[in-house]
Amino acid sequence: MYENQKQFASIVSSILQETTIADIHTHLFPPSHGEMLLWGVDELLRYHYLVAELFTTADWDLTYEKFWSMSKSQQADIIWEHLFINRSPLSEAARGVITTFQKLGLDVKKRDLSSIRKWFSQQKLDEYLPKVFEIAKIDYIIMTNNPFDPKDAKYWQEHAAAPDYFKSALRIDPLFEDWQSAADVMTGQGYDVRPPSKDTDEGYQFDKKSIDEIRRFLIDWSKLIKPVYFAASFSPDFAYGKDKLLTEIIDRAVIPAATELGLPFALMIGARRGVNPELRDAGAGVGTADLTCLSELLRNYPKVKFLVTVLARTNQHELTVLGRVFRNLHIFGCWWYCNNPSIIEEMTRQRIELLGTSFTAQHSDARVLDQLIYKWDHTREIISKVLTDKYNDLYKSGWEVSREQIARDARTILGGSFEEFCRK
Ligand code: HDL
Ligand code: ZN
Repeated sequence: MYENQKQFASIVSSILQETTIADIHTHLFPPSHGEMLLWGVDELLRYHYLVAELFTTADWDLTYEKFWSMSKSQQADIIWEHLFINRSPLSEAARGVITTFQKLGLDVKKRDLSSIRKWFSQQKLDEYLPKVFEIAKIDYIIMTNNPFDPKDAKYWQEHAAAPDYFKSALRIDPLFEDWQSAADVMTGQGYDVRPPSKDTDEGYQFDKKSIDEIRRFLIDWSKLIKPVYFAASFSPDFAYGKDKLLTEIIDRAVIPAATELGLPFALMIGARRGVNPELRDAGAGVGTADLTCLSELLRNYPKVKFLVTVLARTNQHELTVLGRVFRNLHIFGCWWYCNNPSIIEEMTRQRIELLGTSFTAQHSDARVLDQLIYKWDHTREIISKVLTDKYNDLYKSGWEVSREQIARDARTILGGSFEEFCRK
């Protein structure tokens, strides 16, 4: 198999193409969530990554207000014109739209948005959704379900059913980033939660009843949506052990609930929200976090499972080393601003060299259903390139792998290692 390098590379690539994937972090919703499930050409084009890119080139007379007041198709038109017609769609998010059209069998050479729109208008979601999962070869996705979001909460309270290949995750950012709004939602749902009081010079403290009620809220929501894990994102200023309020919520509510339910806690660290608030979701920045706070959390709870991804490239090596040092830590994905070929390749090489296959190489973070197609096509290409090199390095030391072992290793870093970690 190794004699001919080109042939070996194409064997590994075809195995990756056939490897099915567990996509462990997305922002997709089941069809029962109605308009919350985004799909189709206009949603693809108005992805917040492309909105940010639009404003890097648009004339200043295109104000944010003007853009946000446009219809979805007007927004899509202006993004198509600026980023696909006036310039080559070279960015990862722009190229992704083209890859998706191509994999769907559309003629991208014509660059004819109206005929592409016509094709999408003829798709029926109940046939299109399984088609996208088949093209992208996805076993299942894990959603981001926010009980503090009235729309998301309402769908779960009314339906609570999703196809089994839409698994849930309980997303609890508001507990940490906007305590007052979180408390209002919890009290609105019948939990007797009072805002923390500043009764010590060390900072805020919850009364015991409120902390117990926060824990009950997490348990009750978990019984309803049956999450695979709890999740929260944190700014680069994440300061477990120093930030008293954050530490107390984690120590006295999240960890006890995760322990009672046997669920992992996923931390996504490094997003600085609202750096440019005019851009809404697209306006977040990135910052390097102090991962010694993460080490303290991992040390404090050796029997709790933690899933972690970080946003800053500058944090990746340190996180990968922590993945070696703490058996209760599973690192995953090339998150958001790291989800670009140059950084995915660097991160995947670093992770394989330090962790073998004990990590999850990628998650799509898809917000639009059809993005699954390009996000996984692009990732498979990079992973097959890295694995080919690593198998060749092994071969130089006399160790040959079979096609079955390549397929096993590929699925391991594309969901298998995660599933094994969650079973511990
Ligand atoms: O916090 C998160 O889960 C992030 O992934 C944000 O949703 C971000 O806006 C995003 O879509 N990144 O890809
Ligand atoms: Zn996300």
